[in-house]
Amino acid sequence: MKLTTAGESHGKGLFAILEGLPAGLKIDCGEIDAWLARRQSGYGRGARQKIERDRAEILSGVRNGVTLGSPMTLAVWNKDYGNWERYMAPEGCDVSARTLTKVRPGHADLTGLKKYGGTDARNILERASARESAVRVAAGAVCRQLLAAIGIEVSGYVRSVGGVTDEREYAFCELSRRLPELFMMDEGVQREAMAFIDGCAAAGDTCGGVAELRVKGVKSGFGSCMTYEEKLDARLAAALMSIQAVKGVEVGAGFAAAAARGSRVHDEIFYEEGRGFFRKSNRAGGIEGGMSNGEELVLRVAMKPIPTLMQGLSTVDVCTHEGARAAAERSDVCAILALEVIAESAVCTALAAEVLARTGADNMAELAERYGRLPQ
Ligand code: EPS
Repeated sequence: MKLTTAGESHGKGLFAILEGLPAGLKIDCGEIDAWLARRQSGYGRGARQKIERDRAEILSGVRNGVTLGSPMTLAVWNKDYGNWERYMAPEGCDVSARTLTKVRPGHADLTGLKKYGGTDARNILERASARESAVRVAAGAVCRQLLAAIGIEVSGYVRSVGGVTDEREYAFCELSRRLPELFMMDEGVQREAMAFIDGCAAAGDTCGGVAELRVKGVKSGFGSCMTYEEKLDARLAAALMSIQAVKGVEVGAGFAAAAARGSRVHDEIFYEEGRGFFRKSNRAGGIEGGMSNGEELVLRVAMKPIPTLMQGLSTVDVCTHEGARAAAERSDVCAILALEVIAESAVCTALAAEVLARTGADNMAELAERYGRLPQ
């Protein structure tokens, strides 16, 4: 299965084509829209989310609520296009207005201009913008429905905002009570995180954070220890690193494992009649030798602060070469809740691709039967 996305932040809309979905998957459109709404929510989001009411329109691949096995096209139309048509239309628009030449440090603006040419970073930022993630979330919601049909569940929560961190560990079943404002688990920590965001907003600044993702129900043997590009951790890390503003990914104990002794890191193996092999810990994050080992998958994603700052960092105008403050019309102060939703979606899409590649299923009955036969 392959996902391709297209679309610009202030263009007509954002589009996704999911190729290789099996036939017979029941699609719940309300669920897709619910994930889109979650992506738009969260404390610290900017003014753009007050304009948009993201909804997915299915343009192909589904008949009467069921996939056909043909490429599925999803569209998320940009309401803001109404305000931008005269600067963004594919033909006959005014490209001399709404130019961006005071390139933003941390954004794709300057490097994109060097690579693609020109002096108007609008041509770069329109695609580099995290607005693209809306349609990835729509596609991820479809993949989540496929995974749910074979008992795989993806969840997560926000562990830190700026330097405010929740150090507790949570069981998968507890994650359903994550708090709506920031998807944090602890009210006290979340209150502190919200105050941190308020401080950033007052200073015209931004902040990032860390989300933890968990996956239940993945059987052993996904990925490979034989060919390195097929390693499951490499595939999941690539899916997560492809999200705008992500600067780091950890699997299981991650970077902390490097500071501990092996005897405190590796998950010892036990066996009981009827239960089979089991572990009492999961510091490997469910992946050993590049393969799922049947335990829960545990991944952490670090998001840098969004690079559009209302205070504007020092930069250079690419036309005049004079010093300037970087461009800013509006900004998200913190989009960590959105990142959590996008990261879950990326994991859903990457895992659906793995499941379909391993089972080779063309329809959902085949998928259920073949997945069911795999070892735990
Ligand atoms: C986003 C829409 C964008 C930004 C944000 C994500 O809207 P606009 O550029 O019109 O304000 O709010 O994009 C960025 C963080 C970025 O760096 O470009 C969205 O829908 O998620």
